Amino acid sequence: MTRRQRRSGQRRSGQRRVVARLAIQQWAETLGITKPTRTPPMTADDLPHMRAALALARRGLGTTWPNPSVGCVIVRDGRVVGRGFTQPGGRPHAEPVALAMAGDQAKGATAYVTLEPCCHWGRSPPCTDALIAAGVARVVVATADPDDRVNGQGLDRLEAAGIAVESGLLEAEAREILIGFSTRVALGRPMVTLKLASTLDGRIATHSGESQWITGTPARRLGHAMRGRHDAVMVGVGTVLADNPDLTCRIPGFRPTPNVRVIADSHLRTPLTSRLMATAAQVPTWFLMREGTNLAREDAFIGIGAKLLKIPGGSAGVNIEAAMRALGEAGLTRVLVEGGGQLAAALLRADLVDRIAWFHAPSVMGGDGWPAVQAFGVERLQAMPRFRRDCETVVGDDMLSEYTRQRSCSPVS
Ligand code: AOF
Ligand code: ZN
Repeated sequence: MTRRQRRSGQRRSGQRRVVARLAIQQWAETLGITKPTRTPPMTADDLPHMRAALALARRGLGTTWPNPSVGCVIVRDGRVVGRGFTQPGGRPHAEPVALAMAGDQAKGATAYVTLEPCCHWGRSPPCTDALIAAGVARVVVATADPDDRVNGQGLDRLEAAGIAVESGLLEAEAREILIGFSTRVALGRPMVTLKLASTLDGRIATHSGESQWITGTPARRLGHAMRGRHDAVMVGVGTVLADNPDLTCRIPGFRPTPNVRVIADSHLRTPLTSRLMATAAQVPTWFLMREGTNLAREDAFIGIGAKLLKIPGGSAGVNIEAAMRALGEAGLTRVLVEGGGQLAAALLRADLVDRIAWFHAPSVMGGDGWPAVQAFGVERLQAMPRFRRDCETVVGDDMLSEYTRQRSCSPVS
């Protein structure tokens, strides 16, 4: 039995109870039964506060890497006295932000936190100690922290200090917010969302190279919002040469810091005159280049402000597994890949795509257009990566379909 299993076993059998009745209520709500009949009044009051904490956590998505985005709400006598979420760069954590707002009112209050409070001395002091020092009486947590330095010990510490602790409220929602962080902890690489925008027959450019624009303005705006909730936007050098993109989130006020831009460019073919290079001093711009090539252009790239990550070579370009591991080592937890077709194929071949967000425009181009995903050698149907459809959304004239990879063993189960 692993330490983690032992801990979760202790948690189940100990005083701390997973809020099972609330799980039933969530299930009932999913089925459209909006007024569950057997909900104890005290725990029903907890739901809106945890929902508010989850909404706060979502606000930090894309900006807190390498740390997870966490939300915290502090409530005393039914009144919200403190609110906080993890700040850009990952610090301060959510709890000290909320505690600072609550001040003396935290005494005797309940803290709702989307992630188990940390109990280690990292680059900031333990949040457990801050909650204890503030005199918080009760802590309700949505999900445990998969970081080995915490993982159950944060809850133990709070309980040992006499605080009432409950865990498991709205856990599925919290895990969804945590998915980038937990993928990096479990697999050493970021969670990868592949975003594609194509015709109905999956084409992204005509054979003469025309590609702007296939989807409409609302879909492109939604694409910017997706950039806003990811740590980094990644493309292959072919897309840079074809489109000269900015790869930034251009919705005013959507995020406080720019997303990282990652370009898979094994031989540094990105033009020094491109938009990416023009803004590389202000917006983090990272190149995945093949190690051992020793190009004269390296100095120019570094001088402009780009970061070069040297990756072992692959069959074409860089080894994609090593590349994604390098991004994980650099701290990224959520990467949005926007193509082109070769990068999409390399990631799918290596089974590195966790989510797909596919915009389809109501148009047909035919087989001489460029495919959204290049060939990746599938011979048997069994070898295709399969995805579960999560939702479909009408976006202007276009349709967005979102999918999650079906794996026999999930990185975060
Ligand atoms: C919390 N609240 O808002 C976040 C937490 O390097 P440090 O000291 O900043 O610690 C990073 C770890 O803290 C990170 O790996 C994760 O386990 C936890 N993140 N914890 O109590 C927060 N962001
Ligand atoms: Zn903390």
